[in-house]
Amino acid sequence: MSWKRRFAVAAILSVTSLPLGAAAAPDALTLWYDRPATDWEREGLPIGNGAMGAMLLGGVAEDDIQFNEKTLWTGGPGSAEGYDFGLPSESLVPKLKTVRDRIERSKKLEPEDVAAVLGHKVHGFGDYQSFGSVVLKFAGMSGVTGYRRELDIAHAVARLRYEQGGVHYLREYFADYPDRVIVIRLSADKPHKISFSAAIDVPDNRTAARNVSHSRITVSGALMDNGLKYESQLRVLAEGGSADSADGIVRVSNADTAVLILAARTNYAMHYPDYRGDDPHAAVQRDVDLAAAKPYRQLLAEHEKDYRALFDRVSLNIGQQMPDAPTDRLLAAYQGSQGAADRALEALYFQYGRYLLISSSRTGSLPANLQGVWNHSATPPWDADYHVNINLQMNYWLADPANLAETTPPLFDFIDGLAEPGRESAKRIFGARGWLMNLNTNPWGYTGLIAWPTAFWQPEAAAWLSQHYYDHYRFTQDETFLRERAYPMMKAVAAFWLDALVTDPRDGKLVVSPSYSPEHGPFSAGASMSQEIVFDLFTNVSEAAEHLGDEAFGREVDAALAKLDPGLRIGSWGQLQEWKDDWDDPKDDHRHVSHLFALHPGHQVSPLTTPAFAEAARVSLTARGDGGTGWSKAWKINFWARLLDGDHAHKMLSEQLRQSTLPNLWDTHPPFQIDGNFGATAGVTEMLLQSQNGEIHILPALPRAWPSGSVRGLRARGDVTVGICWSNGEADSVTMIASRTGFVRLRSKLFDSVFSLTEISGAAVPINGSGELRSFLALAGNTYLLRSGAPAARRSHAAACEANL
Ligand code: FUC
Repeated sequence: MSWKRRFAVAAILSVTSLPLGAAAAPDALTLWYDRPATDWEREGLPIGNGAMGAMLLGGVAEDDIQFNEKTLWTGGPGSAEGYDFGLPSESLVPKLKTVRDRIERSKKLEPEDVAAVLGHKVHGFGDYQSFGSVVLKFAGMSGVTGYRRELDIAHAVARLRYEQGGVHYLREYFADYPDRVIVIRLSADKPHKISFSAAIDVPDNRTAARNVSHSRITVSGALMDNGLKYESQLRVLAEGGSADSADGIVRVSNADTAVLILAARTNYAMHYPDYRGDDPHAAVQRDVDLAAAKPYRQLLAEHEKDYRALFDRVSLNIGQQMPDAPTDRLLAAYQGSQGAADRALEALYFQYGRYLLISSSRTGSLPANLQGVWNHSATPPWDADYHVNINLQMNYWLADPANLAETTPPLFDFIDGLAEPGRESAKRIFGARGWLMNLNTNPWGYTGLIAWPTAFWQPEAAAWLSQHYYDHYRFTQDETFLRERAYPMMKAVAAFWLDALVTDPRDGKLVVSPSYSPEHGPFSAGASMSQEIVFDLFTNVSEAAEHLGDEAFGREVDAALAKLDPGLRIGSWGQLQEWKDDWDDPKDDHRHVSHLFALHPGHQVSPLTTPAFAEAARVSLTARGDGGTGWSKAWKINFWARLLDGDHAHKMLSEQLRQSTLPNLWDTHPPFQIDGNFGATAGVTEMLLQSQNGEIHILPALPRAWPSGSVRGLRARGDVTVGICWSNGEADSVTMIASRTGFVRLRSKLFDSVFSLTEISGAAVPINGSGELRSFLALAGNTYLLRSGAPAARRSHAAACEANL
């Protein structure tokens, strides 16, 4: 069979995760449990369509399906506590000068002293809220056997199965993005067996009006705190049997099947300064009615088509074989060793991060917050907000490399929306152009300060997020995005820093002051992370300005870059200094390792381009140790991958799975915080493929634990989609789908011996360079195949793998 033909057949037959040459176990991408969940946080199974989320606990007699809609927040404009966007009522510029002067005199200041001068008492920040629960009650549930609760992440469908009295029951649940609803179906393998009652419970921090008629439950009201209007509707569609609606409840008796459609919205709109839009009633009614008009099979098919168009793009095989064991037991047994079951958990966990991002970040809603879209509390940890000194950024590290660019619009829409309130912050706090935000933000445009001394100061947040805009361009090469979205944002943030940097009298360099390395140490001038982030912003803006012909601004930024302290220093014990002065304590094991920003997600430091700084970063990272919160371990996977140390990256993945992962495979800080899930998936992509330095690096940090395997569908900067087959720790074949015409620079050990580069048709492609770094001209739309001339045994193994790339 020709390669092209084989490729086409493989694409048609493609299974999401295939062991080399064999069929995947059917549940390799399923989380399952043999009992109902008793703990929302540890055991619930999450489904989501970006705007809405739901948690499945799987009770047999009472099935409480807690749900969310991402815009239901207390606080903000209209809040009972008052709301000021975190802005001081008067200019803080004189006070800022006082702090700068004191830092200049004494080099460091305690966070409490700075907060006493600059900190701000928070009013009306608000909290993300639970919307309520759909409560299904079933009578006479004794004698249940064969219980299985599962979440199939290959199709984004959760199921509950059980047997009773010789009847097999099935409950299916999915969150449908095209229809913006949550769908539940109850069925049995014998007729007339579906009887239950359905109601919507609402948390008691609000008043709600309930209306039930014609199998439709409507619950609506306004939050007491800020008057935000909300509405949810549940329609119950029973086939066979009978249904009656009374007392806030729909009762179904002796039906063959029942389909339940749930919709929820608020009148939130991302419009500064009032953040209010249309009354949600008409839209909620439309959501449920349009979905209810479709047959269940059609709803399911459209949902799966939408989901799989994203999810199926990437497959990972690291030698996994899923044992026939519930996921909580798989996790409990996990050692991080050589076993195929450990590989199965790692591969599932990698794909789970992709599942969770698709489920919590789709166009038309807010970005994934600290808990994605899932929250059952009126006072969730950290308000389930958007922390921007690592957390929101980490949520989106995987989006482009793991081939989920469609999950990024909520992030960019949200950040764009912060620019307007952020301009006011920049003016009042710094007297500067451009815009600013600090440690954390919310859907209400909070860009000012909070009062918490050891975290409140993070003026580099917008610069860090600007990196996401530019990197999205580097992955997609979308010139319109660069011109219309990324560059205006980056330029506004650069304008802020051109005004806000100060000259350090010690060496005449431009520094950030006051500057604070999250979330420990003293305040000082020019902490490494501050400098590295501004360096990253300025180099990106300089490159983009040249590309777009904005010469005057480019010159201004280049002049500042020439004077900018780049933040890289090697200290007395060989470490990369966290501060401009050598204050690092080799015993410090703090979870934030922020001064390694230059290594990841920045690319100012790399073993290939700056080996001495990379070695210093390794010394710092080793001293910090392998502990930390869930997100800290996830970041360390990425750091070690960037240091090209696959074994240590894998060790961090293992530590995360063993110590910071709940039975439902959610990351825990503790408590549950979703950034670690996303950061770990990003870390695995960094182990297999990197592209931050203008070259595509194949298997840069492959651990010994994954000697043979394959990955399909990873994205590299330059708009190239990459598949790799490897064995004995070495790449055998690499496919590259080029979406743009241009030179592709490739780094691989595969070039150390005989190799061939062809188009997929078999035609040879000229290749330049020497050693492990080569380049070739790729033409838009072509697929290229790089193969090692490995011994016959490895080649036949590779051929089986290639068919699935
Ligand atoms: C940052 C971290 C904390 C936590 C919080 C939400 O402040 O330092 O560990 O993740 O965000």
